[in-house]
Amino acid sequence: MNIKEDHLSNDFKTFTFSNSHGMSVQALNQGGIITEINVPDQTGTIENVVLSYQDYEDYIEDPNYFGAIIGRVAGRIEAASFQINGEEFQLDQNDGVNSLHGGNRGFHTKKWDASPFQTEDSAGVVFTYRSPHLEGGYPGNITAAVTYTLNNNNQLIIDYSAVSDHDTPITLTNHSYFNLSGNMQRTIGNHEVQINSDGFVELDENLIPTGKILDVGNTVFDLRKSAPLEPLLHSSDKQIQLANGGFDHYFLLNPNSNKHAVVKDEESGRILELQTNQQGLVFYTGNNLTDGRKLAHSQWKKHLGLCLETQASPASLHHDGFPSVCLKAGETYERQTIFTFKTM
Ligand code: FUC
Repeated sequence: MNIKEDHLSNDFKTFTFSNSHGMSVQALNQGGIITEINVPDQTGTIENVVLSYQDYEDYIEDPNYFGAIIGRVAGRIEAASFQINGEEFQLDQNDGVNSLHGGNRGFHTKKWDASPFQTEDSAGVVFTYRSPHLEGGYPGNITAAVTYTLNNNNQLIIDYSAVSDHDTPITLTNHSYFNLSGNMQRTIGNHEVQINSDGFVELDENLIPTGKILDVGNTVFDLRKSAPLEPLLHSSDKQIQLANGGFDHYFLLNPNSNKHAVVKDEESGRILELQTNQQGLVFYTGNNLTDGRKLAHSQWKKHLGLCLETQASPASLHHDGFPSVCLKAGETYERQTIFTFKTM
């Protein structure tokens, strides 16, 4: 295992940790952004499997949220407001009248304190950030920590923790866009995806949950068996169409499973397996990727990457029956997501 710390301009630091199979992960203290995940394909060629910019500056204020820690609440909060214990809180309206990914100055824009670590069979970095009461409109002083750990089983483990001194909504995730082709040679169209989920959250035309959980049965959302993405992304299904041609939906994960999602790219032979103790994930297929910044390796294309945003559901703030985002004062929020990279 190895870890390297580099200081860039603007107080930026990168942490690059690698294992004995040549897999490496690079993260920035700004936004805790994962800028690269380099993994071998079936012939042993090591290439990057997440969307990256050519210049570090482009990760700042990034409308695509490449690789970033998202908080306090990942996803969309209807009308940018909620009530907790009878008290109403107003958030930034940064997505029409709604609030997206923590508002204007969400966790992805913050400079996180970083402590790199290394053991015999793991290396990584702990990012911590203290968010004051009413930052972005959210109640409670929060101390959040996000730990990236790479081990010798080609696993990237993300541990999230947070404590608050006020009952408050929180659900943290990571916004990496995966593309297993290696250095983004192809879109995700020929990736195959499996998600162990029986139900997904119906959206309205503003991508706000309607309050209904739909059965995946007999729909393009049935990913219980691995399916190639291309035909699904072009399906005439109303939910796919309103998300601008693709998935941008919360899937409830079946709890009794050790692999909650699997992504495969036949051509490179790379496989990504996801395991989590979060109750669901947003499967987003890069339908709205905003161009303008220079990508590393590649040119802009719709569907160039896919996100597996493990999280609770912000719909729980307005509807019953959804995985709750509420954290009680003094309790510890703890979640984990493991990304395992393999080859066929
Ligand atoms: C995802 C999506 C959104 C948005 C954003 C950049 O999380 O849910 O629709 O486009 O990323």
